[in-house]
Amino acid sequence: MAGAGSAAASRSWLLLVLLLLSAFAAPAAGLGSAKKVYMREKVRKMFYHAYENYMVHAFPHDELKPLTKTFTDSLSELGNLKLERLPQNYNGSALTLVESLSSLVVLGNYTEFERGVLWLSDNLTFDVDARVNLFECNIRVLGGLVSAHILATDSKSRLEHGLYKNQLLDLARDLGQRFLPAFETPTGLPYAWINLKYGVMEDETTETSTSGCGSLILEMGALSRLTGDPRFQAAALRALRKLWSMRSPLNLLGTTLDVVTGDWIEYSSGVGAGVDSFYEYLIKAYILFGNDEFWDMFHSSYLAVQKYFRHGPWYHEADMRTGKATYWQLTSLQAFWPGLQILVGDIAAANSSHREFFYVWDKFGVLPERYLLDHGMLHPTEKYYPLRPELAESTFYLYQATRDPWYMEVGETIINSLNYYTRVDGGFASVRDVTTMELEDHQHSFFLSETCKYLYLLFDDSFLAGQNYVFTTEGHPLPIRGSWHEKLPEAYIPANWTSVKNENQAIRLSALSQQVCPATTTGGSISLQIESACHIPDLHADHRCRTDDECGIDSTTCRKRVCSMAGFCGLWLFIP
Ligand code: DMJ
Repeated sequence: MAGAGSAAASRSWLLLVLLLLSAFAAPAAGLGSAKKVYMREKVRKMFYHAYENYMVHAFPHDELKPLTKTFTDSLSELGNLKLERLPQNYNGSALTLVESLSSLVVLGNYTEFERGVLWLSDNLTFDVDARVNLFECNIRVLGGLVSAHILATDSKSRLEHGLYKNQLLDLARDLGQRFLPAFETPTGLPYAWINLKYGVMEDETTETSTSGCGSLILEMGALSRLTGDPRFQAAALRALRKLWSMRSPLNLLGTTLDVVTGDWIEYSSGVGAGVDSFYEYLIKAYILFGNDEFWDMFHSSYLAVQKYFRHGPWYHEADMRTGKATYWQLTSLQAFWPGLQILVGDIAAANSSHREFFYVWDKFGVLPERYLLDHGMLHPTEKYYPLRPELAESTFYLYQATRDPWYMEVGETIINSLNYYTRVDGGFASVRDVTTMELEDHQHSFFLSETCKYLYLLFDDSFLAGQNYVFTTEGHPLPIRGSWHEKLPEAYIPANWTSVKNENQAIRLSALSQQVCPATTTGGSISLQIESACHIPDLHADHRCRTDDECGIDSTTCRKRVCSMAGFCGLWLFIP
């Protein structure tokens, strides 16, 4: 699909993505609304239990230690497995608060959002002698600030006039500038570590990961668009292009590399640790910025993953040079992959892979970090579950795409496990060993930015009404704006919305439905309705089915709906 046919294919693919995202605000069938409200409130309580304990026992330090009700200034420890070169005088950056801001808006708590924004505006500084991991600091802090800035200026959650004067954007710009020295390498690939005050340290390691170089474009691209300073996007894009140029003839990448020589260190890779968000950012960058270059990279690498890593519903690792399988293991981080497949429209593959991850969750009560598929056993030293979000994230995407209530049941199981095994008096604790459920004294900030957010959105997606978002790999929403697109997709151009006469109506309708389906208008000018000419309702009003024949034609896409494994009519979309 790359090359000449690429733009057209990309466009029709984009329409599918828009469909999926615009379907977000559609009403759900199935699970009773009382039950949905009950589950939503259960997640809300989880979020506040984690948040309030952080605010009482840890704020303004980075993360909460829920068992001892103390704190850890962990920003400098993230990704630092050997805990090297730790700072002496670093007292935290209120990391968990930064990570919680967008979730507060998703939960509709604008008062607490405002309080957090104003505190950070007055107190946060990055002029600290702390060596941090560029990737972690980018997805958690820069992403948290950029997203919160957009939400603070958004019409729905806008802060009171006069209170907010772009302070979070100023902080984000300052942080972005502190990142830039990391990119000053012969290859343009960034160092994995940067000292926020002093830049790249002497004798700094030149080893980094594929994710570390290839998962910066959303946050840094958004920062460039918001500030008008092109340097952030340019640095991230140069690194991404260099990384892509290092692919093998099979279109595969390795997991670790040297930023000075541009040589691969670890040739084996999969869709989990060290590579995961590289794939994620290619497709999301395409959705957010509309540049065919991202799509072409994504499409080639997605096909290579399906060809060399996929084994039925599982994804093993392979050597980038030969495509031969190396490690057969399921890792907790891989569980984001079905969610990514939803964005592609590859719902059948997403569904089957998601079921396997859920099977393992159900078997242990949570998802272990590493499960050896070839031995059918846990990895001897990676038996932990640090409250990771990936399975909840994929469940959310699958529910949005299929409206199959089974995914809500999955969400319920996840919520019950989290409350049963990990909730303690002082917050939510990580699991050290899934065989004993022994706990560890750490509440990771992504529990608030991602795990709780995706579980909440599963039962209440009102945040998504009227606006399409891309969620960063850390769960921070960035709105999809036509003005951010290098080339405006046709679906965004109002002049192309031939059936829509009324501007308010146009805003509420998906641009996609105007492009794909033959539509008719009915009613007077006040109650103007757009009806899809192709719509055939499902046989049963509750959308239950036994065979495909009992399913109708989807009103938005004009595609035949099919009967899901759980017995509900839904859409199965594929790359055209
Ligand atoms: C998060 O920090 C991000 O999702 C990242 O991409 C990898 N996974 C962790 C949470 O598991």
